[in-house]
Amino acid sequence: MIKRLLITGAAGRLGSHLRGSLRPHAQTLRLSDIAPMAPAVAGEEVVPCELSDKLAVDRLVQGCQAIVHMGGIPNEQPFEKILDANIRGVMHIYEGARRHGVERVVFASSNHVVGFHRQGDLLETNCERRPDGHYGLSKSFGEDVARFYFDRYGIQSACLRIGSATHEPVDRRMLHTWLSYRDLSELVRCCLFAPSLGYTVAYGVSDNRDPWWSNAGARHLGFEPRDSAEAFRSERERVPALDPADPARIYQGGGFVKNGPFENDF
Ligand code: 15L
Repeated sequence: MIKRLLITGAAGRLGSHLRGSLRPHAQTLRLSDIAPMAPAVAGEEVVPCELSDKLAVDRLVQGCQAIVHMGGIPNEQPFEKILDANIRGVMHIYEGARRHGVERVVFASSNHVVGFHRQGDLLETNCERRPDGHYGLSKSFGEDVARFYFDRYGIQSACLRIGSATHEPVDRRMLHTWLSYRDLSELVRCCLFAPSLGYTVAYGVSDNRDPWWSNAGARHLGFEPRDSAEAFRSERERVPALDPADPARIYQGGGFVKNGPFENDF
């Protein structure tokens, strides 16, 4: 049982799922987001917070033993937005963790840190990162921040390169990248309670056929996915495949590899 567990991004799709599934594992859940959240029930604290606000994040982190950092922008956006929410945000979370003696952080990284690897290649957890946009770059930065705070301050971290965490796979790519909500919860639980986490990178992916990612380097987590995208294959394969020359079909990041540039940024 964790005394007080902070979940950032608690109003989001994955954060609100974890709000339910991590409930039995913490005496108190501190829930944070900038978007409206459901009111606190017994054993919960709802604390709205802007991740780019260093002082607010510092107060948010105080008193927590562990953090599940799901907060920030979850898709490709103009750089300035990503800079505030994801890049400044992750620094503030780790700096708060250092200042307040937080023992463990689970950081929601993304498959988009390796999005420019080719579909069909099998990546290990220590493969070269090839981010596919501002969003992927920010997650890659977050992984470096996690590594740095472990090396210098001993804060243990898991960086989860989450694939496509949805109720069910909705396209052909997700037959490879799908992560069920049940497997997501189990993966996060494993990261919070693994006897020794150190600095770990793991892919957030269910037990799909023809995987692109291997968690051999993260076996110490004890994560055993139970779901598979296979049950959805026939339905998803009825949708015509993308043109073989389409970058979204060539690279693992799918459509993310061709998002932007954002001409209206200036
Ligand atoms: C992500 O990192 C995004 O947050 C999510 O919206 C999906 O697009 C997912 O990756 C994916 O690659 O399917």
